[in-house]
Amino acid sequence: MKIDNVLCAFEFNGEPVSCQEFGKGRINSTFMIQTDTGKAYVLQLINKRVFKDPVKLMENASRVTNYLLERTDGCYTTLRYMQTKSGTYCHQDEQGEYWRMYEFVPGIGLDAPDSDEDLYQCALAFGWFQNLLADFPADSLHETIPCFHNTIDRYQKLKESIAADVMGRADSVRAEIDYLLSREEIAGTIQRKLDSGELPLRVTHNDTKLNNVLLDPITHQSVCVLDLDTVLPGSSLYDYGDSVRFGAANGGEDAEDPSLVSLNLHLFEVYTKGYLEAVTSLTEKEIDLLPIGALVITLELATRFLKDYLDGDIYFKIKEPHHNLLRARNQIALAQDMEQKMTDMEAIVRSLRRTLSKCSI
Ligand code: GN1
Ligand code: MG
Repeated sequence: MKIDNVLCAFEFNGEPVSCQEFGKGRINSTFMIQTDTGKAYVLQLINKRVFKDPVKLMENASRVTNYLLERTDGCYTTLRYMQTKSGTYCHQDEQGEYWRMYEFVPGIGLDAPDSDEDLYQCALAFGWFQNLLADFPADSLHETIPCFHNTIDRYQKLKESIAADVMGRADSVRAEIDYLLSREEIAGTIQRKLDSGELPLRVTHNDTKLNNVLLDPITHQSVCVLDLDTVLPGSSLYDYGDSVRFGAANGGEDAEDPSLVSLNLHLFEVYTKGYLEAVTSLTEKEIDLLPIGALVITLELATRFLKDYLDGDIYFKIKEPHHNLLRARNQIALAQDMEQKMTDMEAIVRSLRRTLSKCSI
């Protein structure tokens, strides 16, 4: 069996006794490997269409995890990637596919918070990650997906897909296209400020969904930050915003009825409080722009899902034919609700900032 050959390439403890598909990633394929020692590992087939250079991806991920392991204060578990027998962090099989493996970390990943505390724990974990990497040289990381959160470029690519209209779907989604194009200016806000130097370039995770933080199954304390595939130079506002987009919404990316999707202002406050408590290095400008960060990344995801629908669903895994369109509609509904609530979001950030600055005096 192919997976047996792949496993043979890696150094790890014990003999594999079972291999099962695992996880809910939209990009890579993931397997859980149990061994006869009781130790378990996660084996992943890296999606080459998305990650054109898996070797560079693993160079970024292993440099970051090794850096975290050297500095960790014991608060969090850091992913430990297994090396291949030739001393690399990924294995290329006979079909040219790339695989990587890491030690399984027990815990639960939630698609929606069970309680406020879950989201707060997620904020603390991503805040810890941001703080510990504050002095890591961001520009030394490979740009494994060029322009990943460059929303100006994302809009350009959406327009190209609308013009090409390879599936003949553009006319049926005119309302969604019109809304997104009408928000092009605001969607470029963060990128323009990064380009001008008004916002600092940081090492960012770039996929800060709640389910990318493992929680202890009993205490629900955050244990480990997962999925370092998109650790890249970027803006803290995208990391903060993506957590809000995913974790502080009523109705998730796959919600069945977009009219029920909205921003939960209470959860917005919970996440923002945890993030501001945990991240000590944000500039005043970054704090001012937190609510815009949430809106911009939501618009970005809407453009990406809609583009993939127009392109014929070639990027995100789908479970039914209109899945990407539904995801785009859900993100649009969330973005529209954030626009309505922008003044409230800004007031929450101002009030938290005042409270936290008093605490630190
Ligand atoms: C993808 O596969 P997963 O769930 O880790 C995507 C993210 C999106 C996310 C939306 C490399 O992440 O950017 O925010 O889906 N990852 C990549 O759920 O494109
Ligand atoms: Mg990911």
